[in-house]
Amino acid sequence: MLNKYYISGFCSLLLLAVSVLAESTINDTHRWSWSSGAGWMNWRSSSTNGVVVSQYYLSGWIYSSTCGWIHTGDGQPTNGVQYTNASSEDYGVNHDGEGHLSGYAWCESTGWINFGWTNNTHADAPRIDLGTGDMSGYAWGGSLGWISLTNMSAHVKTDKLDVGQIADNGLPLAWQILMTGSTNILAGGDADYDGDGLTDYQEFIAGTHPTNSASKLNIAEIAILEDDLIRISWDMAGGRIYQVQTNANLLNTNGWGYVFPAWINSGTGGVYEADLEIPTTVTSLYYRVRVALPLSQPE
Ligand SMILES: [Ca+2]
Ligand SMILES: [Ca+2]
Repeated sequence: MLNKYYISGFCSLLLLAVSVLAESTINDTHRWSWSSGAGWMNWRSSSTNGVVVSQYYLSGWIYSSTCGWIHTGDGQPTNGVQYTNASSEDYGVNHDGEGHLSGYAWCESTGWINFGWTNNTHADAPRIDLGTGDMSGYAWGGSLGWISLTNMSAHVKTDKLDVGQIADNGLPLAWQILMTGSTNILAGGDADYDGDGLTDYQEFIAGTHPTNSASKLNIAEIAILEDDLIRISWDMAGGRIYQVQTNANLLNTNGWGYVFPAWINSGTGGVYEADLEIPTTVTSLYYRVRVALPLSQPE
């Protein structure tokens, strides 16, 4: 018989190292796409030249011995968030933060490679599984034909998501421009602009809005469905991963265990309902929900 439930939103703090010349995020082994015109295309020809997958865009180079260097972008979109692809000064492959790719790469010998699909949720549209980092789908390269990010013998995988450029206040540039329109509103550090208990940086991790106090990691419902079944539901932000943990004794800070063996990929977001069996071997149990950036699963 359970006599106590404790629910909290737990925001995982991660310090992410960022440099101007970011190291390629592409996996050493899984770095190959294919097209009939370009042959094998290497997304990580070296750690410094290879592709960097960031939260809102790609940067760096793909190499094909058939057609040469392919540029996915310079990592500095003019508007700070994504490439407009409206000029030769501001082009590249964009990422919507939820796994969908779009925009253009440039091949020096054959021209533009289009990652954009009218319907980016189409099964063949180019995307990243933010639970595993595996890419799939197709881009179109004109004379290169369809470029497959996965096939029978190889695929492209990113080991992590880079957060991209960091502003002077220590917060990711693209995220705060998306949220507030500038880099002058949020203070960063331990500041909590909207006073909801999460710092501005924690709101970045949680994917919540830093100027709206109603937007925060929040348990929406906890209910006993049956004697041995409990439901915990919460609002998920798009492009985040979540985990439910339990602990029989709050004084034991090492006692948190996973309810789910793997992290939950939120995709485009929405309410998640976790129906969990209540163990019969404990007299009390505490629950918490943890959130993190994709591909940065803390222990
Ligand atoms: Ca806040
Ligand atoms: Ca908020």
